[in-house]
Amino acid sequence: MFFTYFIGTAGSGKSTLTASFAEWLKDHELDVITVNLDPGVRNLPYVPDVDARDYIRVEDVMLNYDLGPNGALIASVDMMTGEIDKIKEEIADLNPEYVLVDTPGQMELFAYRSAGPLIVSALGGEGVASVYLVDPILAKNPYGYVSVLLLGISVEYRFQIPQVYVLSKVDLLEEEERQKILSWSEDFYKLAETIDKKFSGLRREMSLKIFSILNEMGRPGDLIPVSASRNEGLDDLYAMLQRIYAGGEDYLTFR
Ligand SMILES: Nc1nc2c(ncn2[C@@H]2O[C@H](COP(=O)(O)OP(=O)(O)OP(=O)(O)O)[C@@H](O)[C@H]2O)c(=O)[nH]1
Ligand SMILES: [Mg+2]
Repeated sequence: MFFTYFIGTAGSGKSTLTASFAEWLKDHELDVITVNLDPGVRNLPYVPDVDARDYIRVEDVMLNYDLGPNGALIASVDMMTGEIDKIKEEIADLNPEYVLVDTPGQMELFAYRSAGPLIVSALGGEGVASVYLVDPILAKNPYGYVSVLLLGISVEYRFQIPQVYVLSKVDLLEEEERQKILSWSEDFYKLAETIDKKFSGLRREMSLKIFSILNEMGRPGDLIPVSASRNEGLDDLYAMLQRIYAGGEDYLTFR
């Protein structure tokens, strides 16, 4: 089984991409299931095959532990680790080739508490990768672009699994904006050029230093432009994931 985790800032498009990519894989006659790990979500754009809400519901946690909605959500995500064996069993019973995992809306609950890495490690898999969604609204200016990449790298560092960076919801961008962001990802010197022109003082210096470290690390690699609502870029996403699954850990050193 190959596991793909969709991770990104709130509203970056994780659930919609999980839904569209699952449909795309099914259309290509591939065996796929979806797993919802967001115990607080009300509506999803797909019907999950395995659902954390069957084990933990934020409403129950609020009542049972006398917590407000935020505290209950944090506790619910933490409590998922106690249910992971059952979730794993459900997935194993279905035994698909691909498992798409939609993660909680607030990225920090999954990525920066112990639950996320524990769950990823407990579920295991023949191949594991994360898809980090870059919100186009944040990425439009170089300052936002660098910030959102840094966040992505921090997620990559935290999980220590191969990570694909996608530019989400590209249909919302003007062609010129889209090309500009993609050119920054393809050629970091273009980004340096923009930073050089637009910024001065400490911000310019800091941006250039960060940029130079990212460039040295070869991150993020080419951003894959994706539109879940228009089914655009899903073939490229699949090809990239296949490369990771075929190359395993080596992928990290080869890109
Ligand atoms: N135009 C456009 N809108 C999109 C696309 N993908 C998602 N959206 C919209 O963006 C909003 C957030 O999408 P979700 O898929 O719920 O994002 P999420 O990251 O799962 O959100 P949370 O789990 O709440 O953090 C919704 O209104 C979606 O309809 C896309 O490719 N294009
Ligand atoms: Mg979601």
